[in-house]
Amino acid sequence: MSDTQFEGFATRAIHLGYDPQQEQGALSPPLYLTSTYTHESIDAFSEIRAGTRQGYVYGRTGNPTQALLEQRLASLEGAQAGLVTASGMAAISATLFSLLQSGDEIMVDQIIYGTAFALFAKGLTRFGIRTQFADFTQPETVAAAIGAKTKAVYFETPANPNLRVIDIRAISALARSHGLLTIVDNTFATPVLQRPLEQGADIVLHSATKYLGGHGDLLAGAVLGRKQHIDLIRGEGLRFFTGATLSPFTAFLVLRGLKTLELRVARHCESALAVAKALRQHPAVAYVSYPGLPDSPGYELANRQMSAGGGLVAFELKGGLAAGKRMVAALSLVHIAVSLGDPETLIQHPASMTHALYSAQDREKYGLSEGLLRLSVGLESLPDILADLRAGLDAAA
Ligand code: 4LM
Repeated sequence: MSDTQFEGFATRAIHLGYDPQQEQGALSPPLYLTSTYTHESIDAFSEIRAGTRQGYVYGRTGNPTQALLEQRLASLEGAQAGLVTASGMAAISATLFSLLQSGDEIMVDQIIYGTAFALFAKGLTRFGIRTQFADFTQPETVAAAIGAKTKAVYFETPANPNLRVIDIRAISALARSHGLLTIVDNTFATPVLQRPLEQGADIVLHSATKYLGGHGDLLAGAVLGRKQHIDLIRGEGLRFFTGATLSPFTAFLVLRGLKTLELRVARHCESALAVAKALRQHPAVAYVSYPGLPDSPGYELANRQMSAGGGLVAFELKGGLAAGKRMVAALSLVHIAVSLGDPETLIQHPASMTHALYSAQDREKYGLSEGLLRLSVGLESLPDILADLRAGLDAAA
């Protein structure tokens, strides 16, 4: 099948880059379990390494099963090239280690996944790279903080855990006008709902552990962007900084997940909107943050840059954390767990779980409420999800 024959997102997620007739007619792409590759001569090896000949040299930097996944993810995000890694954190660290060096600065939105925050706040400083945190919902504060050493801007949208929405076009345009790279973590939206590269970003990151894998049974990451950046991140960040290669078997599972991505995300969004509305109507709830809810603060922007609100809902109860704990304890279908994008509905308390690596002072400074709860709405029957949440809220009231 020609790769340009079909334009549809789901068709590309299912078929792109694979012709069964080249592989014994096997409908499902083969899983190449090999750590190394053999060569007809030393010169042939050197040519592959130099990029003048097609082929693979060693499993840390490439494998045909991974390559198919990279090709499909690049297509879905509208990127020239892609790289997959052993986890989302591996994708982030391989990218930063490749693009930054001692003396550089990076501007980062103040609300991001807690472990990524720790990498910026505690990890990179050890290597002489300074992070400036800013409120990216106010592009003018970002502009004011850009300095001579700033090399890149970095954010998530919707952001983990409170789902604030950042204007990709505005921040990317601002970054470009200062010669900076824009790096966007698109884990929460997925390319089904939002494609940051089409809106001006330079590099897109993913924790493929979440919606892309989609079944709560693997860890994986991805970096998508221009070939020049991806080659650099593969050649340095992956090859000698992290060595955090995705196993071919896991690449195979993510390829399988991608086949139903569009379907699953549509269902996650539909159910999350219904959950957001139900939560907002319950007397025990103080507020709901969901980008697809018309009176949520990020709604207008989300409506412009996303095609639906996503599968996560953040909220706080009027009784704060104490009421939240009572609610969560009364749930039976919904599990208490970090992670997201799985078929199972999950709830977690960011201040003590995903964002415990922010200090209490940082959470207060950056507006991360101690009472906030985050729901990843799953693929179960909606009436069951709603009934369980209602029972929890009634117990909390
Ligand atoms: C969680 N998140 O929130 P790996 N980028 C974003 C994320 O939410 C995460 C990562 C990267 C959660 C994990 C426990 C926006 C992770 C990191 O976990 O390394 O694949 O991705 O619940």
